Amino acid sequence: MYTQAMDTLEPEPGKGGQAVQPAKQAEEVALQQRFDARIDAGDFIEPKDWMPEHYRKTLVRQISQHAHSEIVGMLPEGNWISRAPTLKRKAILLAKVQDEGGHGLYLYAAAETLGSSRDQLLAALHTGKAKYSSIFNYPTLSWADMGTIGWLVDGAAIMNQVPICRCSYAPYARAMVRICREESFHQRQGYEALLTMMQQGTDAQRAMVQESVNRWWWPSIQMFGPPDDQSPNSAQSMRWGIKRISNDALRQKFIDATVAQAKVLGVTLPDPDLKWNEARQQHDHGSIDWSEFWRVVGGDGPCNRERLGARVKAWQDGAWVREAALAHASKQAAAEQPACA
Ligand code: BYC
Repeated sequence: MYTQAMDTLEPEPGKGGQAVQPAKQAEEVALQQRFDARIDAGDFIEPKDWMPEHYRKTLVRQISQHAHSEIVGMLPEGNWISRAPTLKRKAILLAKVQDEGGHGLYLYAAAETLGSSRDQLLAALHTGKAKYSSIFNYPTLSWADMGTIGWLVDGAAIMNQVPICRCSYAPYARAMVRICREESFHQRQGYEALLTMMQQGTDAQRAMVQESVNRWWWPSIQMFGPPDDQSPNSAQSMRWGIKRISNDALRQKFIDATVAQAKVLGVTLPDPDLKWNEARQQHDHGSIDWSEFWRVVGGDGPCNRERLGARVKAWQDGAWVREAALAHASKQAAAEQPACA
């Protein structure tokens, strides 16, 4: 295994040991140069290709956090499956939550190709070392939240995730192609659910939609991460082609796309400073409360403890399934051993 360390080999006595270290370093430099050239050429990196240790760690961090977001993201919506208003809405919600579990699996599998086991990744989630998206630390208080999550949260997720389909790490890019197809369905079902309530619903239903949009708007635009000038990972991740578009640029694209959709829906977005800027050909928006964002990311949001508690409980309750699967696998392996004479 190659590392980024400056000295990795002990000199070998009597075998021209002095020359080994410079030779090793020269090899490392050549590997690094070849890697950089491949990134510059837009090549994809596969699991067995040489990669700098920092590139590997950055990917494990981002992909595992993304996977955790998917499985934690099942919780706020799962909360409403038994309270869906019609069989059709219940079937749609069930399918959506199941898709999110599947996205988590693709992403854990992509992270595992970088040498971290699923158990390690989940332990980091359960002990609070790994992050997951801030958005899932907010409560789902009304049925309208199911529509708003689809429209705004999945809408923001797609805006952020489509560029990751071109991420330089091929297993992540491949997983994202499949995930984005499903996410776009998620976004549309949410918008359609809200449109139905706004156009065919009662005044109370329309008020429920507006109240829901008021609560989710600011957390949704925080999902894109801190402003570019306060984003410690962005420059390197952009250089490596892990991120293709910056946090602020994606946030702006999302806001510009959403304003028009809000008009069609007939809701207002809760930002009095949101207005079209003719010179920039983009919307200006009010200032984002980054202290709230960091508080939520740091573990002190409205539902952080509940969400993490639910994941830890699911892990503990599933222990017998993992043990049974391992016992079955070892029985199978023993049965396949040739019998001794
Ligand atoms: N929440 O340097 P930065 C979904 C952290 S959608 C929590 O800009 P980076 C779904 C960041 O990790 C959501 N933490 O970081 C939708 C970093 O901390 P560490 C999942 C956040 O990585 C519907 C620090 O802040 N999507 O799955 O360059 C239903 C500084 O940030 C957040 C993804 O994960 C946040 N919102 O950029 C179900 C997409 N934002 O790690 C599920 C993939 C930032 O250094 N991820 N932080 O301790 C990404 O695109 C990037 O990781 C981010 C952050 C844009 C999120």
